[in-house]
Amino acid sequence: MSYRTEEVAYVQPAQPAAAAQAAQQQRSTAEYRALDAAHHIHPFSDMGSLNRSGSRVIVKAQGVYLWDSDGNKIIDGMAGLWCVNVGYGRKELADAAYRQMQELPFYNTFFKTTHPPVIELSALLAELAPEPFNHFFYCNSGSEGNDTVLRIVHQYSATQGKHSKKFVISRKNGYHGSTIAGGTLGGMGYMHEQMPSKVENIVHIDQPYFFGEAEGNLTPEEFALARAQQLEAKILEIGADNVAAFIGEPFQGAGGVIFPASTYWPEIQRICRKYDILLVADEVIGGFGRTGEWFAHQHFGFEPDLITLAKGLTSGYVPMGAVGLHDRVAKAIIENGDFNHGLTYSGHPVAAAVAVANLKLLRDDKIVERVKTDTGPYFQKKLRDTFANHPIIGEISGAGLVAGLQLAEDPKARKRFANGGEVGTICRDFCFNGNLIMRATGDRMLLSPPLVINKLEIDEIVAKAKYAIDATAQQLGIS
Ligand code: PXG
Repeated sequence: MSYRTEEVAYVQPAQPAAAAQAAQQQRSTAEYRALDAAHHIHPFSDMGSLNRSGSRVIVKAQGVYLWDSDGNKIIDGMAGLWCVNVGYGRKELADAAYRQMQELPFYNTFFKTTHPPVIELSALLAELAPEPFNHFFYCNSGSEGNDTVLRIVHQYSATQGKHSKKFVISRKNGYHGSTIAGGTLGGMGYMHEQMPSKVENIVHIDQPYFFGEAEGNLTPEEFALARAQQLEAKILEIGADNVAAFIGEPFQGAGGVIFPASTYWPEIQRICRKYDILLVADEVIGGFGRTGEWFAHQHFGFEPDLITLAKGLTSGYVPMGAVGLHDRVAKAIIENGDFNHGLTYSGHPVAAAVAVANLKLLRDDKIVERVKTDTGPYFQKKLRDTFANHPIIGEISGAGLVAGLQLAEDPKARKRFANGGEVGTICRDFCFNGNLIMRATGDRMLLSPPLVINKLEIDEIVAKAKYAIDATAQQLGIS
């Protein structure tokens, strides 16, 4: 997740500014950059070097395209930050927010009160989520969702009289957010280093990253099974009576779009059931259609006890997160007195109204179905046809409209570049200058476009990605 900015060679764009956009623009690019540098601290950034190179100022968006303050039209291969599932400029969502702000801009859900948008949203989520998920708790982000997960997990253990169940197991190179709990649950070393006071009783096992970490002649299935079995070893080491939950992203998003082989999740589920440990699927990226299923755990065929939701819940139009509780967990929480957790904006009416409009679009326009049967398979095939024998692509992972391309020095021998992150940055910069947003995680290039993307736009993304990856190979002297 490191956005090292010093290497970004930002090339002054050649395209003329779009007239419509210039009319809305209050200031010149130079003025925006100067004010941004003077007053704004960006997330996960080296501000000294970013201020020297200058940020790109994004001023508007429509469909799968962004425009910057110089009039460049950029294709968004990342749906913002993995969140703009219905694409930009959907009036239905703007109208829902406008209407709700006039009707009831805020009311809380603490004072034995509720309101129509949060009621409609909860009922709709219960309809769209798999059968055992009928109860939802709301917050403002994925990070807060995972904080909430910890609170529910511990409350659940208490209701079962299992007060010693304090530990939660997660994975190295997992990402679960940037609050203290989210950052501790995640397995990003560079985040842990900046957190002297982490949350207690959280431990990590290894990730199922076949290309980077499998040794010997293990097949992907054997490797994934071995990695899942680390969970059992860790539970036995800590003692099953001390372990409350395991949390993982069905596929790792920020960690590099790492898709475990089919053996992984069934084994994780078996182990969790065997030792009476709650299984949490962090669906913040995978939820709401990304893989072609409504939820990524459905793609991998397992049944979690809790699901963390955010991003695609509102397609990023307004902030909102949620936790879905399996009936057996919900029952325990509902029947056992106070649950001492909540946020001013839990179930915020405007966010809930936007979420309802967003989910209805995903459902009624059959956007998720299209990802599953049409655009998803097209995107995956196009990537594989284009990069299967590329001299620096070692693996193509993904399903639906999410993909990871592994850059490698020797793809057949599964040999990674010694300076992997630098190679990813080179490639990312070629994309950036070619007006494609493609994210680099170390030496993996990631794509996760809006789910409304059409085939022509997919062709454009893949062509631009090919240009950037070819240019990277050329710069490295590989052809
Ligand atoms: N869980 C997962 C799986 C995530 O991907 C969070 C929780 C936290 O959500 P909030 O809403 O608190 O950010 C995330 C967030 C990136 C990137 O560049 C990824 C995320 C956030 C910011 C940047 O890949 N994922």
